[in-house]
Amino acid sequence: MLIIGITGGTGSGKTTVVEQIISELPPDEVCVISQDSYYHDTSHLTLDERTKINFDHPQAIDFDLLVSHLKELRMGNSFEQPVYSFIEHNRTGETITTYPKKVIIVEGILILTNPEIRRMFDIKIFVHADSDERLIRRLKRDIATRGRDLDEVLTRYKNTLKPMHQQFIEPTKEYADIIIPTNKYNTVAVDVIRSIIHQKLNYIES
Ligand code: UZR
Ligand code: MG
Repeated sequence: MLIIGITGGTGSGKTTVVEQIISELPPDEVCVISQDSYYHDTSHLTLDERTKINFDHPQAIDFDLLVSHLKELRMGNSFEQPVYSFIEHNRTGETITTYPKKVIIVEGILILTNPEIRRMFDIKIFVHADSDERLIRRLKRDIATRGRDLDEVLTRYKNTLKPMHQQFIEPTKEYADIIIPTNKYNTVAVDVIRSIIHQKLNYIES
């Protein structure tokens, strides 16, 4: 089993990189776990209170649950991955049964901030894009798919996303084995990662 951590700031292109990496792997050999599924359960708060949560701080993440789930996978067990709603800012109460696979990809902005999780990764990848590129992508996505408006996104970016990025996310670049620049379409970096995966998997099999 190969556990790969993929991080980078909001809008850096993590999801695209993940899709490119898995597109040439057999679907039954890979599973993707998103940090978003591991925001703390906030059912005890009102929607208004939840909107004020700092989702870009490591404390917002239930790392204990993520660690325990990764341990289950390593033991060959399945687990129930919570489903998260960005509209409600909370877990939906539903879960997705996630099974152990040869390649496990964990993606999220804060996953390299936690030492225990860092130690569980065989490969650590940081996806880099300039902050203006990330803001543009974040604006488009939040307005199109997460029900936000221009003002809300910009205010949150300035007051929370940017300072949290500088304080917590950018410093984790230091832990990365590979940094992928995504300011333009990057196929070489993804090819390199794919061949590392193949190499390691063949090695595990033999
Ligand atoms: P990516 N996030 C939300 O917008 N709402 C939530 O309920 C939970 C998280 C955002 C979070 C972070 N910040 O910047 C982003 N806020 O999801 C991480 N606000 O996701 O890496 O895909 O951008
Ligand atoms: Mg994402």
